[in-house]
Amino acid sequence: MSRPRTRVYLITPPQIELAEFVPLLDKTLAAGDVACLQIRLKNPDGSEQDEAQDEVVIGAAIEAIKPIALAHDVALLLNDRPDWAQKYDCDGVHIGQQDRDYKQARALLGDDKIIGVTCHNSKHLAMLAGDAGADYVAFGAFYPTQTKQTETVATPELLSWWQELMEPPCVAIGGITADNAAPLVTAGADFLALSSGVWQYESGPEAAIGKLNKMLDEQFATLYDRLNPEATSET
Ligand code: TZP
Repeated sequence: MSRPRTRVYLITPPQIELAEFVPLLDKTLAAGDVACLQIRLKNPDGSEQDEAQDEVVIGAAIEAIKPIALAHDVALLLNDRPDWAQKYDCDGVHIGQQDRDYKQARALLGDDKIIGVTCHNSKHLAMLAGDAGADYVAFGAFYPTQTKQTETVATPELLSWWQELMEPPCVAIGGITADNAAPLVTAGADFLALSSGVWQYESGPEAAIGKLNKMLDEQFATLYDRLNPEATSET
């Protein structure tokens, strides 16, 4: 099997208290493999929407989180804002269909930064993003979620279709937990993006990362055996 093992793509909770969150993040990232962390803060200081104030809060979050991500070799992505990703030197940005246009984001960030694009459940949007040069496409929501109001439902078949035909990695997102993710892994998700499935996991975020990685190791051992029966059969 040439497909690399599926990895965890962690998303911050929508609201964080930096003094509490930074040490928790450090422990969480130490608990197992995480490929990247997306800072996704919504109405970050709990007040009315104010772009200048949001930038202060998000800028401070990036500065506090960056050394932790670096220490754990985790790529740091910012949600929605290519301009702030560039200004605060993140590793990349995750953009939606309504966020800054992909081309504008690429022009701003250059070729070395990661740009991922939300494609909902649309093959058409994903092909456009892939053709444009996106570093990954994200599909969702696979399961009900309280974290974001979602209007589309994605199915595992979409991941299989993409995995079969396209080169850039695909990210599965929306309501994913260590307990419901296995079919998405089998179908072809290169990354599992989770927020509440980690931060609200009943035994805590470290346990969630441990359990996800154990499940991924097991799924991949099974997938490998299924695709390479001769390599594992007794002689
Ligand atoms: N995009 C589609 S669903 C979703 C986003 C950002 C929410 C992901 O959070 P959770 O808690 O893992 O469902």
